[in-house]
Amino acid sequence: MKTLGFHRIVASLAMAFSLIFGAPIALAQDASDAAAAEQLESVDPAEAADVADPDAVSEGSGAYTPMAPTEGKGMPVDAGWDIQPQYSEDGEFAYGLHIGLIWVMVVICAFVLALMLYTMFRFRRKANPVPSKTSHNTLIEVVWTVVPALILLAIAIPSITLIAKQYETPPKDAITIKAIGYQWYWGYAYPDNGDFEIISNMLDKDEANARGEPHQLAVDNRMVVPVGVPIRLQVTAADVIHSFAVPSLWFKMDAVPGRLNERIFQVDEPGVYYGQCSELCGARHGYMPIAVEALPMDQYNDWVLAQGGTVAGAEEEGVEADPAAVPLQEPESAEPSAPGAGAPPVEDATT
Ligand SMILES: [Cu+2]
Repeated sequence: MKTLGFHRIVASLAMAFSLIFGAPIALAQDASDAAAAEQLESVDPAEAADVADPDAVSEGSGAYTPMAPTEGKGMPVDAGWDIQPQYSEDGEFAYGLHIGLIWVMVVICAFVLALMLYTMFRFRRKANPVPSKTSHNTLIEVVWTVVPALILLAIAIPSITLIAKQYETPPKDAITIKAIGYQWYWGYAYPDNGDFEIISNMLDKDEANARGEPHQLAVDNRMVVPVGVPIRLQVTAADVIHSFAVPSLWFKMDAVPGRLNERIFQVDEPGVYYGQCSELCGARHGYMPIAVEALPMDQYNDWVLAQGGTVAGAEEEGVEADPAAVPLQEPESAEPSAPGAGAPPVEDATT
């Protein structure tokens, strides 16, 4: 009994010691973390956005003006704690599964808690001076093995369905769009629309505010997609591994150099949907956001033509793309000396 008391004293002293000396250490660490974050912030998120020369971007036919985002749609919200509202079929299905699973967990936890409380009360020492020696009950053992197995089986059905839906092969006539990760920005190529490529850099704080868009999510040139039709989205990278992720569209896929990852991508309704690179890819990993703008097919076609691209069937209708509208940007790394960076963009001597 005496040694137990001694142990308790030692344990309490150790706890007090760690509380007293642990707190200042933790505070100091917080401060240094904050300093580091500030330093990183001051590196130049704006510079990243300035890399692509805005003058080099195609003027277009004027048929396209970037859509204003809807507050809370396709973007994170302050103090949000749930998955972002979903705007794709897969996303809605997955969200339903997520909520369903939470209820399964609630029911199981409540049932187990109730059983435990009942057992604790019913078989407490006072009411049972002579404890029961029962050790086996075949029926109960079969039930508590079979029922959880059935629950798991029931969960597996929608779960495997979700995986299958996510990797459904896009239909043959699906429009192909390619997202390419660069250090540290995104490129969007449109092989079915004349194979032009859009270079997408983050806007700095002032520009984002001026456009009424969320800072560190807004970009100069968005990835524009048609709404309501299946898209074959191919994801790859030019230098290191990135990850193309848009939470509200239930899409996340690694962008691996030398590989073409592909998944069906479909947006239910027009809007602007934001995402971020989700694979640590270097110093400005946090400054290469994704902005997807979904437009009705005719407006998408107008946008394609404005970028100097081609639209299927356009020749018959006599619609011709403006060859002068081809973007002049070179999809090279934003940082000349960065590992994996290509040759710096060459200035056109004729201009
Ligand atoms: Cu990245």
